[in-house]
Amino acid sequence: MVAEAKIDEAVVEPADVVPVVEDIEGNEGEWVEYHQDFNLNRVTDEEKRYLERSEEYEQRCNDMRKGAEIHRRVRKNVMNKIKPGMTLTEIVNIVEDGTRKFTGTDANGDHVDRPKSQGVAFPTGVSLNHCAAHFTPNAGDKTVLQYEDVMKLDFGVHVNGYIIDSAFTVTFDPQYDNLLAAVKEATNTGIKEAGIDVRLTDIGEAIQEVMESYEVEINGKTHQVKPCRNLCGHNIGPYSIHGGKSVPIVKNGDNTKMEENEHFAIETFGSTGRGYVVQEGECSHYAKKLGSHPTPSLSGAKSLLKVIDENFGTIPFCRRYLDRLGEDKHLYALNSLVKQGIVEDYPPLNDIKGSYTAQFEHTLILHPHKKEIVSRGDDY
Ligand SMILES: [Co+2]
Repeated sequence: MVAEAKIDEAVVEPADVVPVVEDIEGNEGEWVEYHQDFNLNRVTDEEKRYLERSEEYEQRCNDMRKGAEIHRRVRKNVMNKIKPGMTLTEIVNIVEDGTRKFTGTDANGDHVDRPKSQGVAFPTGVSLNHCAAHFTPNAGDKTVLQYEDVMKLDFGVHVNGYIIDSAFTVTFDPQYDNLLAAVKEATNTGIKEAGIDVRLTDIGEAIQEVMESYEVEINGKTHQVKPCRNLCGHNIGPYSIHGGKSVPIVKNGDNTKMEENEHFAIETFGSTGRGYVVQEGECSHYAKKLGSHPTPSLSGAKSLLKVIDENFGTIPFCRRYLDRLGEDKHLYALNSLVKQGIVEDYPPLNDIKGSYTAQFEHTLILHPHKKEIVSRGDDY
């Protein structure tokens, strides 16, 4: 999910996958030196701090590595299967069923013994073309993926509330290649610039410069690739996809700094449109807000909130996840929870019609001595 500013050829079927969750061990991600620091003498201090890390910190890192390993396996599987002609519902089902298999969640979407302990971390985004983010099909959606589409596949896995948020863009038509190259390099630039004490605006500036250096020709018209300036990466807290800091993809003057041991999703969006998104269209994504809230005024809303608390807590969900829990007549109660400020809605985020947007995203940890790009794979 996004913050608003405000292979080998064998297809791994989810069914072939080791069903016992505890068997999946996440490898470490890609380790990267902080290039901002040229003083080699100080390295030992930070390394020592990392080596003396607490058990709790180690557990958190291992949970994230496991989530990332599941993410890599699920995306490898879905990448092998996606073809024009599939419905978006078929695609999200492959992702979500795969994640549930790996995380040991049962048919009702939750871990049998340890509710909410691990699983799908937020609705699977399958946003097309000018829609940059926060689209997943609701029940009855018949949208079919076309050869000409540019699809952002944004999905998440969490283990004990530690979320891996990672996304890539799927296209079939080679005329979009430069758009994807621009965004991939922009995201990798954000990852390269991230570091302890680095100001967020400086990361945004570096991303913007790289993104805008690309042009793409689509249907005979040349566009400079623009960052979607009101979309941002974000830090991530336990069971909380948006931890309060936003990583801009343009220079925005935010002098807030990244801090040691923080956990960030670095994501960038490039567009052939105006580079600015608005909330538009039918909503599918929701999340219960953190902190205290009023008592629901409707009895239907009260019972729906109980279902949300039991199954998701503050982890984002979509309307399909309520349907599969047997709550298929939820809309009135859900709207009421949104109106009362208990649940937040996240409608689709669109650039102008006819434009194309692309996204790449990774999750990283800022260890004291090095950063670890936890969700890195050999695919992106
Ligand atoms: Co994100």
